[in-house]
Amino acid sequence: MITLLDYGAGNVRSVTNALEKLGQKVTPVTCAEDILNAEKLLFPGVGNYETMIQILNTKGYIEPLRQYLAQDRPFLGICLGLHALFEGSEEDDSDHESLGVFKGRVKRFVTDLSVPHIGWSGVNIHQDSPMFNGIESGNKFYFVHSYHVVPEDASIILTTTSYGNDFVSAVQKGNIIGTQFHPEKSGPSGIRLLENFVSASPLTSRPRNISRGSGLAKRIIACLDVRANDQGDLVVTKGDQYDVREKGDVRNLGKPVALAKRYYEDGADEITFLNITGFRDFPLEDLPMIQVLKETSKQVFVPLTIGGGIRDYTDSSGKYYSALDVAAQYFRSGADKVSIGSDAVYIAMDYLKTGKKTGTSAIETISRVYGNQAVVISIDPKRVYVNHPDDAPDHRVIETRLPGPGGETYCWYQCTVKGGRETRDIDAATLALACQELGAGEILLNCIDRDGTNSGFDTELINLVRGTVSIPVIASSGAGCAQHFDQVFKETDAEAALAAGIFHRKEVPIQAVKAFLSGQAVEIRS
Ligand code: 1PR
Repeated sequence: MITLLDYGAGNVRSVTNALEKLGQKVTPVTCAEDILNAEKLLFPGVGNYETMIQILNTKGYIEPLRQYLAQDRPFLGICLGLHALFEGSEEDDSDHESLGVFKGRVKRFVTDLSVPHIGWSGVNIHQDSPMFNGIESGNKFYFVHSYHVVPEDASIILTTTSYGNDFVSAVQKGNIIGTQFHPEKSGPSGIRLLENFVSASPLTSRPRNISRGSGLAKRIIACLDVRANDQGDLVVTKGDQYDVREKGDVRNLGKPVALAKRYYEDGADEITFLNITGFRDFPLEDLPMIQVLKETSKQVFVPLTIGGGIRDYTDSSGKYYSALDVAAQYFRSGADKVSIGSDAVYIAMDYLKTGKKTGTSAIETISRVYGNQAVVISIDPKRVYVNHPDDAPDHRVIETRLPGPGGETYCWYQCTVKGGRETRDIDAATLALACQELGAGEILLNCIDRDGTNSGFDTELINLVRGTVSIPVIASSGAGCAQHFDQVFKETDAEAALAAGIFHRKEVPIQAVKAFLSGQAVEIRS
């Protein structure tokens, strides 16, 4: 039996689902005694360290946890659950009391690479540990974090991982283990690691010659645009330049849960659901979407992002819901990240107009509680051609290799809202930077001109935005063949590439994309 420490803001559903898949009974901690009575304690945490440690202090969990750990009883801390074992974190301005089981602190990445570190990276194994039974050293695990632990005692290092420099990605001392990566989101390798934690006893490790894993993989993401069709059924649909109707009907390309499962089994590194009518419907009334997420997270053990309708809302009875309430409901249902589209444009425009952060916007409130890595900004830009940069002095204009209809050799990328239905006077690069300043952790960069065209990604747009921000960028829209993924990774520094149509129409399976990339020396998770 596994006891799960749910402090309220971490995504415990995924861990619970993974453990239940392994046939385990999972009991949540409801009071301090539950910690002391646990047989095996698992502490998953995603998000913000300060929020987490504050809650542990308020609930009176610090002392019982210290007692449990002092007896060397089985413990697995994931991400923030690992951070909590140390003496404090740079992410905590108020320096709350931490567990301090291990000497050392949690520090922010100092690197030229994008921060957060999001994606699949290899681990270098430093100890022979039952935790890695049946796991080969080249296997990759899923990471999502801006901070990492720096232990004073090198003998507790279980694995290191390279991201710019090597950092400690797991520790073990006796039966106490912490991983920076998320086994519950790391596909078959992660499930195996959780199985090892559940079944091995004791978990004791010993030093070994370091076996080296590999670096960060480029992620391949399958995107499912979801909406109700005219009969009221929730379907996966797909547009051509955002027009999802064909002969008047909403295109129906399948059922969301079944398709997500198919893509997981075919090797997708992440699944994104976009509730494309979310701008006019209210997600918390749209319960099928919550149900889709719950069902998917029982069967799919890679990260899930959900977008559409993440904003403040007052329902017909006058009840007010903040964007944070909406996001919290999604996280509780199994989402790892939320993606904000239209609202991000309104928030960024207000911020740029006043020069002030209100602290109350969806981007700020959600990233404060769940961490920057949980907030993705979905940008839906369109090209606007001009003859000269002076024709659009307030926007980031580029010279383009693909001239406009009137032979114009310059363009800028105008942001849209409401699924491309309305434009706003802000360009994609400016929007991305403003959202990063407000706390966003990743950019999902669509391109309406390319969406559904199978003509390849707009690498000019991707280079413009990727060159402006220091958070990861997901290239999206236009993939028509495996070569297009190779092109986007060779010609830009995008960390991930997303596609919809070619996967839905079974034109190119995800495994075929990955096999092609591997042959072109692009690092992928196999
Ligand atoms: O504005 O916060 O409610 O979010 C709405 C979300 O729904 C946004 O992320 C927006 O991008 C998305 N959306 C709205 N309308 C549409 C539509 O298609 N009519 N879909 C839409 C956006 C774009 C991509 C697509 C890629 C790859 N879909 O997600 O999957 O372009 O397609 P391809 O590989 O087939 O070319 P809010």
